[in-house]
Amino acid sequence: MREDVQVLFKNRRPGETLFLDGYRAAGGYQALKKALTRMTPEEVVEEVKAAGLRGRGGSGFPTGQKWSFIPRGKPGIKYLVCNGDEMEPGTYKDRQLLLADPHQLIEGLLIAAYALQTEVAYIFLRYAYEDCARRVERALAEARQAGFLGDNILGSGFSCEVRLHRSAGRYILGEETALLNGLEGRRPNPRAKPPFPVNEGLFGRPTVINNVETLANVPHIIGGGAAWYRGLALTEDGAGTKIVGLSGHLEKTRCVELPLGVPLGEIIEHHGGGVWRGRRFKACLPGGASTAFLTREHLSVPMDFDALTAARSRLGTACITVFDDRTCMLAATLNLTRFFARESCGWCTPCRDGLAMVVWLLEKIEGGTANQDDIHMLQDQARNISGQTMTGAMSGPMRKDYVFKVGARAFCPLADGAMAPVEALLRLFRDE
Ligand code: L3W
Repeated sequence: MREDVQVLFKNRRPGETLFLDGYRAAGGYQALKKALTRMTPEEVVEEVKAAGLRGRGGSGFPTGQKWSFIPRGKPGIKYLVCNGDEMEPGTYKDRQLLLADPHQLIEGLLIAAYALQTEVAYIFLRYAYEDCARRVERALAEARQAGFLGDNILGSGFSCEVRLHRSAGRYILGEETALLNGLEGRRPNPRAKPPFPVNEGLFGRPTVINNVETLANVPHIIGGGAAWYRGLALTEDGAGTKIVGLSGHLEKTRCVELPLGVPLGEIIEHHGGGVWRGRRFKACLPGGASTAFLTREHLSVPMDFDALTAARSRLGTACITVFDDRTCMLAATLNLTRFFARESCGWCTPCRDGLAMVVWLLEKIEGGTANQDDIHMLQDQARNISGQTMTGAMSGPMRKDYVFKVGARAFCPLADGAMAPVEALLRLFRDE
């Protein structure tokens, strides 16, 4: 059992939220003080780079590298946005972080704002997270009152305002450019990339967008140092811990913090208590509904970015959904695809019409009226929507392999993500 390494969850107590007094007593805001008084903004960026922190929202992009893309020394406003629009089915990790320890996110956000020299930051929160919104509002008020937020923070000359914005309640808003449109009060269609938000983001200004868990790691990196942080992971290339969510057909469904790199099977067995009702493991989604299914042969794969990509899936949000041996994988995939089809913003044809077509084909197979042509059509739709997966090398110290799509027709990752379980269904469960 590896539950001894508690970093992000170190202040987590069942049913409780830690507010300012408790957070400070546990060493909170010391990292912000260190960054503001003993480090330059560039040194903070370099420390996060050296720590090897990768985005925890789904794509795993190196955080320090993203921060270093922000144009420096140019006049004009820049923004920092925290993506708290956690709507990926099966994913509830950011909610746990916010319920337990809202100041941890605020401290991370302020250190990031200092590193980027942004004076306005937004927390974009999922509509349904009313309970988190109340805690974040209270924590922001406490931080402002104590001089950690607002003008001239801790007498450093650096000022930053943080605003909470609640989403209108659609999955597409988790896509970073749709989120920016939503924040600007526009219809949340995704935007074309490039330009990337770091160059042209909110109101056309340079904007960094990071997930809640990503930012919550930052105070610990600044406090403990890059070398300590890297050493937390079990894999050689990994860094830090990961909040892992467990749901589905397990004895224990819960959220735990583990070093990056614990084998999938160990997490399911020890932390999830094994498959429920004495049944056998059939499959799982390792990191949310937009990741490909894994089967028994993958139980020894470490829960880390590169290992799961090599297994033709993704770490994603690391919130695992387990399916027992009585599950019909076709029905499970249909359920997921209906969600994605409903949540399509309708902007591009492959997503708007393609996902509806995939649902129709899966329903036909489920209803027993399909023939071989329908299977071929399903395969064809999946390829058309998501393109062909290629693995290539990307320069830079952190990311050796990069999975990219060739010929993808959909405008944003929603439809592409929706096809991950469908492609895995066709590859792994064709007999069903
Ligand atoms: C500058 C370049 N910036 C990439 C930035 C980019 C983004 C990040 C990752 O979503 C999965 C998807 C969904 N210059 C850059 C650059 N960036 N190249 O790096 O980019 P990318 O393209 O790898 O990923 P993506 O398209 O943003 C990939 C899932 O993430 N997703 C995430 C939702 C997250 C939340 C949340 O955090 N609460 O909801 C949304 O679509 O599964 O497969 O920042 O700008 N050359």
